Amino acid sequence: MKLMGSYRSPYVRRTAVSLNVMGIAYEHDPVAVFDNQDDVRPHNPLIRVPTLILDDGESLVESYAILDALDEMAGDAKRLIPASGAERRKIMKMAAIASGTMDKTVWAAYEGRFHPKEKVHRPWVEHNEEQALGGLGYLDGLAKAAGGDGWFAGGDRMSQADISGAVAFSFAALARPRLEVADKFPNLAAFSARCEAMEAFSSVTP
Ligand SMILES: N[C@@H](CCC(=O)N[C@@H](CS)C(=O)NCC(=O)O)C(=O)O
Repeated sequence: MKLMGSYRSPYVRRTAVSLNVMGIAYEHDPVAVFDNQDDVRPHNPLIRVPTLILDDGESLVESYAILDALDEMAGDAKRLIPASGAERRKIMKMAAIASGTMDKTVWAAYEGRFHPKEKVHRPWVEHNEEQALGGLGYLDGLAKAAGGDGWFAGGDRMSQADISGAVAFSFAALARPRLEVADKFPNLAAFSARCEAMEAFSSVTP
């Protein structure tokens, strides 16, 4: 299978880390989606990444849907979100807040990236930043409860909540340095540093 998109995208990166954690081999195409739209369009009409191309040519889009398909392929012993029940709902919610935090960080960054300086609407940037900070605060609480060597949902192994939470933090630190997220969220910063030191993360840095 081939994963399209740069690791600078938090959605691509959470997919790559998940593939690594599950031990699924893949090829990486670090296509820059804004500069190479024609490369992505045949596989994804939205021209977005991640796009995952399976060996038979079928393409999968949207990171949550890609991750769901990968969980099914990996099977019960390796899946990162349980298949059903209360534990699934719990981890889905945590991962959804992490991916929503990515959304809000991206939206705040896009406002400055794609508008001429005089057309950047500061209140909209600040609105999105405030929502991203809300998500990071929630994740910081999960990291605090997990302690120095635990996981967001409890249990003895990493779930999608941990992967997406750590990636959301690293992306916010990189994309919005003015928010000083490491100072504001020390528990999440420490949790993210612990994850980033693992091969599954350090082999797919932005
Ligand atoms: N909800 C989507 C978000 C994907 C997304 O926004 N990807 C960005 C890169 S970070 C992208 O492809 N942007 C190109 C565009 O929107 O034009 C997912 O989870 O996969």
